[in-house]
Amino acid sequence: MALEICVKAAAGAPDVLGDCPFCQRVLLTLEEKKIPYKKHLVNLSDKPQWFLDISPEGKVPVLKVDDKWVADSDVIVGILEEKYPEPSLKTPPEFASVGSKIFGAFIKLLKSKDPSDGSEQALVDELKALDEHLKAHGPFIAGENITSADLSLGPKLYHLEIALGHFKKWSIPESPTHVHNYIELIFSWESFVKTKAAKEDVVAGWAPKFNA
Ligand SMILES: N[C@@H](CCC(=O)N[C@@H](CS)C(=O)NCC(=O)O)C(=O)O
Repeated sequence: MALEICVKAAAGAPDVLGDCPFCQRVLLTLEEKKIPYKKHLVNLSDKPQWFLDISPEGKVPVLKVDDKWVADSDVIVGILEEKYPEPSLKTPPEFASVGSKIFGAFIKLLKSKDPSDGSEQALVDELKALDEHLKAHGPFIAGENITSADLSLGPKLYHLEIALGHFKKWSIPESPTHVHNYIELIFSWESFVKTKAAKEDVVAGWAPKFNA
């Protein structure tokens, strides 16, 4: 039987998958594990009562497992790994936090109004650290196979590239070449292409943060 998952709908397009990196992470996990699922697209600007009943915090993704709705992509991915161990997407613990500071650094740079506040350098430093890691262990974070850390980081890099390119005319410097190769690999991965949001929806999703 197919699992049920609530994910973000695109703004103004209730039938189109929206721009939530946490939702994409769970969809990627379901796709990679070949678990059948049924998507419910939720309009987050006008949350229906049925959704608030199953997700009291009003957040997506939420997944129905064993007749219970579960929130938070970390928790959901953990449950999926336990219930559907094959193929394993476990990232070895020593690599699990690789790239985990990039998303926060990206949001700081996006919101920054002061070019000398160090937020650009902080992001470049995180990307360099990822580059060093990929150089030693790549092509994926844990080596030859895609694992959960890639499925978490990939959507975040997708948002980073689109939002900083659009709002700041900023792109990742050329030098972290392994990061560029990684981005190319992940963004063209079959399940990624199938589950990614449209660029214009990613831009629309970040506009309030940029303008705040
Ligand atoms: N820690 C949560 C974060 C989920 C999250 O922040 N989702 C956003 C969409 S990207 C959301 O539902 N926000 C509620 C809203 O916009 O009202 C996870 O990993 O699932």
